[in-house]
Amino acid sequence: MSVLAFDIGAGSGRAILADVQEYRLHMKEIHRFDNTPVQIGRRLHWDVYRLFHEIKQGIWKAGQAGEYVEAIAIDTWAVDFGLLGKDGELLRAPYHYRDHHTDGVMEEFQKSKISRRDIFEKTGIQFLPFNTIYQLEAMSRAESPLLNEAVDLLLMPDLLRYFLTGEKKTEFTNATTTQLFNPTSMEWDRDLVEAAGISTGLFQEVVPPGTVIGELRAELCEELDTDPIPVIAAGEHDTASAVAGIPAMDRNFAYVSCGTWSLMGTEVDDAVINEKAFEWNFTNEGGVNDTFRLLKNIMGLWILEECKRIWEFEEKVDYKELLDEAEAAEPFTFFIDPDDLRFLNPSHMPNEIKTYCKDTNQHVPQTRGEMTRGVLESLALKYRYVFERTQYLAGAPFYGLHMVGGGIQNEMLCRFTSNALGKPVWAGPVEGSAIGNVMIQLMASGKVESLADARLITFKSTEMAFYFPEQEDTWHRAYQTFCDTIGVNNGED
Ligand code: LFR
Repeated sequence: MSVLAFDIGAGSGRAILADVQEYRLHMKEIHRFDNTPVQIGRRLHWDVYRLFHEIKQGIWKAGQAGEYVEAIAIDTWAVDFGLLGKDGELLRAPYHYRDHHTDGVMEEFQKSKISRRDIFEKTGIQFLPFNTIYQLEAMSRAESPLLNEAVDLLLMPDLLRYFLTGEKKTEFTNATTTQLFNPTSMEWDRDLVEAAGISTGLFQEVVPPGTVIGELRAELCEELDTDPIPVIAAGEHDTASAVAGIPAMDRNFAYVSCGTWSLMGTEVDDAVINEKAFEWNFTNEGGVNDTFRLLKNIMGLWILEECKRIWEFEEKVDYKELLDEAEAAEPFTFFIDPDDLRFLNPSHMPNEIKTYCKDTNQHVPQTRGEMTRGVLESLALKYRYVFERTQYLAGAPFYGLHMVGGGIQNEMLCRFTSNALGKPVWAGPVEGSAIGNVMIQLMASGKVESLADARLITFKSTEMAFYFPEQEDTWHRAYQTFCDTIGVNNGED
């Protein structure tokens, strides 16, 4: 008996069959697929139809593997959504959160409708220009005809789960990322929803992770030649699942989940909504088993992925080559703030980096190796900035940092992180979100007793890599220059 976890990120997705026996997690990847967004005219869309096709492929392959699948759950990135018409059909493929239709909208919304502070007090959520609330505001401003026709709004994993079961529900961890949900009243916030020009009627009942939502629809069972399988809401926000999948043995721990994004923070029992969290733009996203994820988005490996994509117009290059070139390059020749919004979705990332360097009177990197090295150094230094503030907000020091997710295969990033922090780094597992997804399913069936147990099992089943700080003085000096260059305070403000 296994559970089937679909973990879909902004670049690719995977289907994993898993089970736990005697405190050991057994996982088998049975399907992997690309998730390539589609530009049509000026708008960037998710190919949700294709994603659903891939999910069906995964279920079919699980059947072919001769496994009895006891449950299925999906996790994906956050904030994006689909709208259904009154016939229950999806009205249009969802927009990608990096689409430019939200440019400038967040600032205008805060100026003309509800202040930044009020929004934060209601939701505890960080200000990102693509939060669902600003996507809806952008559509309202553009007088999108979809808003007149829509009767239901489903977030990305809700939508895929709806295609599987026909049931409409929104899962809690992902609901919080919309910046429309109030974690204190545990309700959609009427003021915020109405300010964005839509009706609360579009939103679904919010259910906790681990809820059994329904079963595969009859037509699907027939199509895929399978029995009706229960579909569970995982921590449907991939980062919520990733945090559940961290092999921390201590209640107080710091993590960074490294994929396209780097999500750094800690787990807390109650949302931290105070002056400093507001000033530093931290977020309190819903976690599994009554926790919150106090964290901050850092632009992450996206910057490098985009550089690589552009370089590959000229010649194919793999990560190993890039990292070898970076290793040979001179250290600390320039610094960037990875979270400068110009890096969110520029048309040409290497040129954007060069422009940033010119604008800040720095040396302008010329080679791939130099650029790769500088980006990774700046990421690690930004980790230090966020780590120190997480520590301040959590009110206790962390002994080291857990790194999980695909990005930890980049050993240079892990090494630089330990150096920048002056703390040990424990890297693993790579499949953080998928493991969390599996654990939530197994907790729902009672096979795994608690989140602490889930983490113990993950710990026992993961081969971790350890990194210890080196060249601390050099990195410390680099941190001072980094802070000066990007214009932030290097202390705890
Ligand atoms: C990571 C992630 C982040 C979210 C971003 C956009 O995959 O889910 O947590 O801020 O994608 O949805």
